[in-house]
Amino acid sequence: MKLRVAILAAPLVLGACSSAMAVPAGGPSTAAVPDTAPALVPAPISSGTFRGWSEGATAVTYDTAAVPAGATAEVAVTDSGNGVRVRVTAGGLVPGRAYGAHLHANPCTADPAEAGPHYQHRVDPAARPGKPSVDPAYANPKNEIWLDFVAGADGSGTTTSVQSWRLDPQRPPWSLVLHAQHTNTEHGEAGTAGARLACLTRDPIPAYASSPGRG
Ligand SMILES: [Cu+2]
Repeated sequence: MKLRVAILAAPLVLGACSSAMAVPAGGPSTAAVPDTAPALVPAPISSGTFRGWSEGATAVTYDTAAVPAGATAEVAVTDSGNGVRVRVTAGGLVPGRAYGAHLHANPCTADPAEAGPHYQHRVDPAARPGKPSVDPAYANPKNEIWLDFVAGADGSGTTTSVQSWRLDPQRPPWSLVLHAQHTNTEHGEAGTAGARLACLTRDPIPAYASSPGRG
């Protein structure tokens, strides 16, 4: 914000001081505010084997009855041609159990809540830290990446979400969270899916960097 204010103020200062000072072509604003955000190159977010929390862990189970230690998940992000496609493949879960699942804003920590709210394409202006979006106009499977599934008889599950938009490279989702229930859609509860059972942190930012030839 401070940077933007400074940039906006600069031409005003120049104009006020001297009519002889021409603003160079392509002035300061174009240099400071690139309009060519790097294209989001599809890349696997991550894969991991769930364990109880330890420092640096990227696949954490908070409830070993529902997501046993040794269960696995992989998140693959690819381009559908018109938007993003996210596929989850999981294994070692409780056979026949229903799981809610979404991409969340923050990495996993020892505290399930710290994975933050759901990634949203259009961010709900009413959402606040600790008070996530529950408005179905925003908390819905077309504006968030919902990946609910039921584990098969062998404890495996797979699910895909296809969207007509791409992930924002400035604030890409950081984690997959598995929940205790399928996701609610009613007003005031939309997007909620019960307790957070497990969390998988995606690979670091470089996986999202521009990478010609891999698209
Ligand atoms: Cu979630």
